[in-house]
Amino acid sequence: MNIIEEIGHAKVIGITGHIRPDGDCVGSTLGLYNYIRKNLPECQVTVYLEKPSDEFNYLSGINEIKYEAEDKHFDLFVVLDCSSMDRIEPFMSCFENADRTICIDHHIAIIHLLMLILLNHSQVQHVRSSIQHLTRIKLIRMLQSAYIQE
Ligand SMILES: [Mn+2]
Repeated sequence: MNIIEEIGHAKVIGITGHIRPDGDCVGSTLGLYNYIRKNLPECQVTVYLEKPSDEFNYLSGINEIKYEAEDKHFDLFVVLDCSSMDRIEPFMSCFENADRTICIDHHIAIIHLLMLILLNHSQVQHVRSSIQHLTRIKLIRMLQSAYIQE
């Protein structure tokens, strides 16, 4: 998967991060937002987050963040700094209204969203339940190997 190509093919893009957004969440979502605004001016891009703390007011684009989900279709919806569905809950409807989704994250639960990449909406529900099963197996294996090493 080429993320730059995916972004380049989309005309309407949404971006979100986790609830109670902190520095890496606000910084990464606005970083991608500003990148798209600069390089793809014809693209309609929006950041959706809960209201960030005033300490981030110096960041470019901070005043354009939307605090509530919009009922519209997205060609692409990007989740940054988050890989748990319950932590993007305020904007879950946006995620579900997207043809394609991308998740870029550094948390251990990344498999939950990472495996939804390149799936269309009709596939998401099916895969979501499969992922939970796969994740459980993977975690059990990790725990087993940690136990054996000790
Ligand atoms: Mn964070």
